[in-house]
Amino acid sequence: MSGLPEPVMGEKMSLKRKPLVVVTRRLPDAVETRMRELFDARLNHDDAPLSPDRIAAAMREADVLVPTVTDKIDAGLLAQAGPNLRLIANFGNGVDHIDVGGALERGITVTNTPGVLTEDTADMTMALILAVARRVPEGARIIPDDDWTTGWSPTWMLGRRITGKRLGIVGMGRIGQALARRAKAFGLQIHYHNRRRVPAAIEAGLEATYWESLDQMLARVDIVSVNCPHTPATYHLLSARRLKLLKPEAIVVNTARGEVIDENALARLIEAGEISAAGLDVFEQEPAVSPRLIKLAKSGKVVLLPHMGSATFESRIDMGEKVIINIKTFMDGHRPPDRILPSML
Ligand code: 8YV
Repeated sequence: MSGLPEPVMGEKMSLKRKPLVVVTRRLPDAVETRMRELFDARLNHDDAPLSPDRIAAAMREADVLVPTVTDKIDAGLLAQAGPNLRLIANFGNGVDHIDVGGALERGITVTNTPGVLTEDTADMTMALILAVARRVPEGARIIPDDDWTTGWSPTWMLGRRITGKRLGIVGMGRIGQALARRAKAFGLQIHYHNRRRVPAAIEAGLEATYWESLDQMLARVDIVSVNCPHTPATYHLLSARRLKLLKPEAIVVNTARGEVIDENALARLIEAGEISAAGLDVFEQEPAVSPRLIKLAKSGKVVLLPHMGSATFESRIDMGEKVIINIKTFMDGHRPPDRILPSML
């Protein structure tokens, strides 16, 4: 997006009081304790998601808002922001739930928490690939459900070997590369599509094949993993047309954002046997999940996780620490390290 003002920086917030920081969801104890020490922190003790009215009220009053992926900060809410609101310090990497362009136009800086959730999200992506290919959730239900009556059999619960298969990574940023490192160790061949080709040394280290054409890559891989952000350009990037290019044995995995895949088309193609299976940690209408996907999960064709990619104690504490650093730096009149710039939108 162009024509948007760069965030205003270097102008010390001359507050004679501690900044009023409204945090929309409960954060790890260590993070909340530090926030209470540094800021006039308004915390959400019962962790219930705030209604748009309550977010609007917070934005009228606060110097800083700390939202999460569950808060939609749209143009309507930004129009109600009070004059003190100068920073939206998002607790999370993705900022697609925030009208960042609208915020920047109003002189509100937006920051996120990149880097600290990379390894955990890549682990979860690998876990989903294995879970789907080797039918882990289905198998894990058998003994607790008392269904292991006949014992071991040579032809029972067979899954798919991943070693030697081709993994197509859509979005070769930090998380895509962290996934590629893991997948290479599992013997997968790395293929990727990205807006820009990654530096030759990284490509060589991963023995990765770059596909300028997403369509051509999709037709050739066995597993597809979505690891790109959701932006207007990536909305339904895996459209019905593109999903149809996949081999019938293909597995689709998504730990990025639900909106990047046309979820209905994916469900339809799995139902029709035109795609083998999927592992999804994110959905188009979270927390609502399509009944068709739930039905497919019950029949073992898809594995559904409730947006757990970065859900480790370590990630969430590090994310909180990043939020604090961004607020502190901004309030001290410096550029916060994780500003979202117009060129990133
Ligand atoms: C977070 C995520 O849990 O950081 C992100 O973009 O998707 C998640 O891993 C969530 O965003 C917290 O707001």
